[in-house]
Amino acid sequence: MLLYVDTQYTSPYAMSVFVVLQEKTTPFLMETVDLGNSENKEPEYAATSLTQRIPTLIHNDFALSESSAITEYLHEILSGPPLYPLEPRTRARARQMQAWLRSDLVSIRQERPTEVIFYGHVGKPLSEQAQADAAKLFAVTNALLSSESENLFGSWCIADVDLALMLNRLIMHGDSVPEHLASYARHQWERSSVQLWVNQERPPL
Ligand SMILES: N[C@@H](CCC(=O)N[C@@H](CS)C(=O)NCC(=O)O)C(=O)O
Repeated sequence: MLLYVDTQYTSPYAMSVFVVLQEKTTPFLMETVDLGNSENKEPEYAATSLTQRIPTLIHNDFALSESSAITEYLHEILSGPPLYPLEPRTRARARQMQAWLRSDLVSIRQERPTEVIFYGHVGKPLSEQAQADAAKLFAVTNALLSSESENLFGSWCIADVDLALMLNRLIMHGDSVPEHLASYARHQWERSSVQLWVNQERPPL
């Protein structure tokens, strides 16, 4: 397998697929695409990825982009620990979280880009809209995360990593986050598969 990721290793979507491949202990190669130089728009890559985005996974003669489509594909074809809950409604809930984290909370994503997490970038205080997004993030997490659990759905799943990354946009910037949610995010961040991504050697921005 071959995984295309961004040159700075800051894409939360590339990270999600990378973590899954690590969790499955699947051997894979990784190549970087320089988005700043529009390498993703070069004809060969564009034709391969279909959407001109990273991450893109190549599996033999099959290429796929869109991170949650990739992780669902890997869940179906690879043996090893499950990436999603097995019970259909809980699995649907995990997919709902992944879709929501990729489509909502725009102000948090804009004002606390992942450079905050991986490069120590410092931004301005959160706008009112970002504060409203943060309140929504906390409410959704509180609704799903029971106080005695370290994971959203009992056992670990890939949505835990996606959620921890969203919380870490705030936590690692020093924005106010309820302690039990910060503790959940810290626990998720300690996973060795996550640490392998965190510790990638990054070029200067
Ligand atoms: N929903 C997509 C988002 C992927 C995405 O936005 N990738 C960005 C980098 S983080 C990208 O490739 N941007 C280049 C572009 O869209 O031209 C996923 O989950 O994979």
